[in-house]
Amino acid sequence: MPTLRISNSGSALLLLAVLTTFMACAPKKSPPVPMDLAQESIIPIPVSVKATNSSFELTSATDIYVQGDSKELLKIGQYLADKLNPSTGLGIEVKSSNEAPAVGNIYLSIKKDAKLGAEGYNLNITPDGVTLEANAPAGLFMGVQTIRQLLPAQVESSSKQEGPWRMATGTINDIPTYAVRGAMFDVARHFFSVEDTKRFIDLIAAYKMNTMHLHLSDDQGWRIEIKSWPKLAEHGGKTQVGGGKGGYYTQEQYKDIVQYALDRYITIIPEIDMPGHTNAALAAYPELNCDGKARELYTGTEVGFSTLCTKNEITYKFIDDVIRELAALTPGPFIHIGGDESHVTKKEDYIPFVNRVQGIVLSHGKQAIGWDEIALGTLKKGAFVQHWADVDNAVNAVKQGSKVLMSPARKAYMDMQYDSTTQWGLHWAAYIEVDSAYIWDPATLVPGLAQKDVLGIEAPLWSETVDQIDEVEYMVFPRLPGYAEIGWSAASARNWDGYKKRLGAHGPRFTAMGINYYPSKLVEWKEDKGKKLKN
Ligand code: TNX
Repeated sequence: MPTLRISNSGSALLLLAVLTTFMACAPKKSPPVPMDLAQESIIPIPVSVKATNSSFELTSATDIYVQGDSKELLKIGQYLADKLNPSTGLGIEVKSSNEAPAVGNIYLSIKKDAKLGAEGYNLNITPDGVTLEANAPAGLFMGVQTIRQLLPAQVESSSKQEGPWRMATGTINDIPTYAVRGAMFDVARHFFSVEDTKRFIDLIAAYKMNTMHLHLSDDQGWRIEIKSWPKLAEHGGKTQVGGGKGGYYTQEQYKDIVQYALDRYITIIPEIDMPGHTNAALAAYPELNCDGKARELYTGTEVGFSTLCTKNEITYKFIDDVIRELAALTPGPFIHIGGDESHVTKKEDYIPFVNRVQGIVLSHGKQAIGWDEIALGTLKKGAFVQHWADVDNAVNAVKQGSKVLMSPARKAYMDMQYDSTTQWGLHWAAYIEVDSAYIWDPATLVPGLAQKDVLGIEAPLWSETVDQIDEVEYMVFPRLPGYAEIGWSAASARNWDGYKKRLGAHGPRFTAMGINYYPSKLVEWKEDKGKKLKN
């Protein structure tokens, strides 16, 4: 027996040695050549994809040409080059040209075609090159996101990776279903830096979202400098949930965020929540309280206990000043006036308040958006209602001729836990696994609403339980690509079985982007997630 054992392990060792030598000498397996465009995992799923069963390869000779010398197009070209160069190391340059470039290049051009609207695009990939056409620059930007997804996942890495960098050939025609596709970031409950906010913008841009709602004030913090009422930020911004140091954006920093978003064809919707959710303002200025006494700063997570004094004129002077300053800093058409959970504001005070505040927003050249409760008032011209809880409010909004932005808490709240084991988040509305987040239709969820009544979809991330950007990422991914698809792709093109396969293929892409995502067991991830995750 002992001899046998020795000889056994001896032969095992020999086998191991042979195998190691063989593996070291064997040529490295190259990745399969992408040939079938129709099999690519594009999220959101495009309107039409036609495969021509060949491939195009980016090489060191590839450059990006943009039509004419439009600064805006050059910027989009540069955005693409900046995504491709760190990982591919190909040194792709951006050049202007009035005609389609020679073989081997990428060409971005505007071709007037009203059918494509502001954000649609046509992408044509042949073995000789890539042409992307759109009716407007935003469409080119959307098409660029598709190009990213057609290249191998490692293209998203910020460090040099091994190629080859090939994409399958064919044509894609694409246009969004809804005008607004967005996410909300609550920087009031916990404050997040400019850098974190830009990261959030980058991640939503990759999935063709075009709107970022910033929840800039709440009981726990006021996060935007208002020059005419400086203590709002200086005092009201001093803390956050749990008692941390809080913070706020200076107007310069806010402008920087707005521009960063604009460069990615994302509109910022700033929110000043009122008349409730205002403790931070009530702590900064005693005159905003009916009893004239400043409130203490608040670091808990209760809702519904605060209200501006709706009867005092100073309150409207305050709102007028805040909205004037915010409107001047915000190129987008919307100012969000909150209006939710004003449990300590009497209904007879609440209604005239929201009516008057809508007028203030209009007087500064903007359209008002508010949480669904504002439909209790009289909706003014151009006002939109954001549905989160009460279907009667949503229906009432439509009856008043308004459109609804869909953020139903039990489906679209990214602060809801995936299941009872999720480390962060809440579950008052529901546990929202990745399938539940995906399987619903904004056009049919609320009885009495039709697609024409829906402005779009927005997925909010409330931040009572998260204070680090990687925690935010964990709650946002992998649900966000699904929300992006619900907003972009037709309901008839969406189904969970198809989507979950495409989502699984985005796992390596999330990893290459450095996203800390929740590896839901409902999805077969195309990578080994065992190694990196924290939760
Ligand atoms: C409800 S949604 C709120 C927020 C909370 C959120 C937590 C809405 C309009 N109000 O104040 O942060 O729930 O999930």
